[in-house]
Amino acid sequence: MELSKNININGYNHIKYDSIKISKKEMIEKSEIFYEWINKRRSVREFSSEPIPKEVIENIIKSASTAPSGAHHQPWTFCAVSNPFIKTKIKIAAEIEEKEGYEHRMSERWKKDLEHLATDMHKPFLEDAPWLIVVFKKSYDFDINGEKCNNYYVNESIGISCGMLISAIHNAGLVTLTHTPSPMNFLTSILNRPVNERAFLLLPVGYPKTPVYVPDLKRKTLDEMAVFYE
Ligand code: IYR
Repeated sequence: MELSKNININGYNHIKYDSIKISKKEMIEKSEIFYEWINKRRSVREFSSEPIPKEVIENIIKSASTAPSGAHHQPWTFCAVSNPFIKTKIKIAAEIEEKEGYEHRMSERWKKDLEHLATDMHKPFLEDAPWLIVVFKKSYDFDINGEKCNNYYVNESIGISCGMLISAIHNAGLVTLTHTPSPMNFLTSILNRPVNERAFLLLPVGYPKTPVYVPDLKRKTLDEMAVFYE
């Protein structure tokens, strides 16, 4: 008798998952190669305006949406903006918040901590980059009857998804920056998002300007950031 590929748990269908099994040697090689590749990623603040095909952005967003999420509710909406008028609106509004931030909201200590990154209130990349991806988190949702329903571990879920988004951008040979103008309410109104969505992260996506310079940052060593209990 042939065994069924699917099983039923609590009345829900479960499908057989075939993970990819590789040798220990290949595992070590692949993990090293992945680390070397991801260690090349840098946040970039100056973008070329060279266009990027929409299909690439679609694939990047689809990759991000494979992230695990609380109760698999997928509490996110990705808004991809290439429309120059909307980008300009976003830049103007973001710079108003940033000006307020740099002049009044941020402490002297905070600004000192940012000096090595050479940031300021001007955000030309919001117009220069061919695409802006704005990630919205859905603190709650509506069911088909319009009733409110809960989402769970929303910050964790969306944080993981953004990490995967950034990796997908790097994988496509593109660069990004995790930009968080604060507060980000202006994005809800400019992009006309519903009440259950709050902007979480704004990522310009494109090629870097050439040449482009990034701060000479050092990453923590394994000893500085990991503890093994064997
Ligand atoms: N949002 C501001 C300030 C800023 C804050 C942190 I923390 C950074 O790592 C970088 C910038 C800005 O974008 O300039």
